[in-house]
Amino acid sequence: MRIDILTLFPQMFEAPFGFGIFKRAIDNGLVSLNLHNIRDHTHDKHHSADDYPYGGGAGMVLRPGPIFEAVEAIRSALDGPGGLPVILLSPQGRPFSQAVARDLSQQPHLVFICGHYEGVDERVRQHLATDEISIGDYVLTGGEVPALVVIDAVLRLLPGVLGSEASSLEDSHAEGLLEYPQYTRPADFRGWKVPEVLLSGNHAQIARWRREQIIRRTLERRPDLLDKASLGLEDKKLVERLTALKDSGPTGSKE
Ligand code: JFH
Repeated sequence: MRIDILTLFPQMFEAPFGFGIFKRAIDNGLVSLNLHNIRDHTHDKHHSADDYPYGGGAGMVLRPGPIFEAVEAIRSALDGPGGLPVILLSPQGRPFSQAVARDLSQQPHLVFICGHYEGVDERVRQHLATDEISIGDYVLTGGEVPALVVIDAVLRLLPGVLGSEASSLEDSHAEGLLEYPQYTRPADFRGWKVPEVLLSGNHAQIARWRREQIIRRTLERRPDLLDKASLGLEDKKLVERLTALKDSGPTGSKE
């Protein structure tokens, strides 16, 4: 996969891509990363990438010209057909999710536009970006960290990027639900013991315990996820049992 990133701060990507799994993916030729400084596409004496907002207001807005030129320089160097995904990171984008990561991981080439200050000129959104993504409902200082989040989630889905030990494939059954608790040695840490079932060697029982943990934890913390998930008959019975328990607790048992 080829990734191009447009930013005023290319240094923000040097550490994340300079070691570990990302570096190995680049060194092995699975990913090619191209950083572009938006400022390199300015033509005025002061190399200004931003300007005051029309209509007034605080802060600065990234000018459209340098961003259009940076994307056009990438496009014109391609020999293939059009359809290049150009992703703008912003708080107004469509919500990022594992499903979006999976879709993006099917593309051979992705371009990310990282704004800064108060954002980018609206014409970038309307006439240059083909996609706009938000990583969540909070305001960051720019699109660099969101781009890293999206790229991280996408790259780990590419074949060969994770070591042979790890798998990016979620058990299709557990997809979209929270995880079961995990333990490693020691079996007794400061008196806190690993659940007996995990030491039993009874794999069927372990699988049942983990499934129950997944359902319990998701029901407790993220009931919204249960509505969307595909649950088996046993799962549904457990949800009903746990829901009934909660609704008829010690204080809720007046009738
Ligand atoms: C980004 C920033 C918006 C709100 C005008 C009136 C209100 C500051 C570029 C993505 C997610 C981001 C994100 C992505 C790109 C940029 C900072 C944005 C406002 C604007 C102030 C600049 C933030 N998921 N969170 N944050 N900013 N203002």
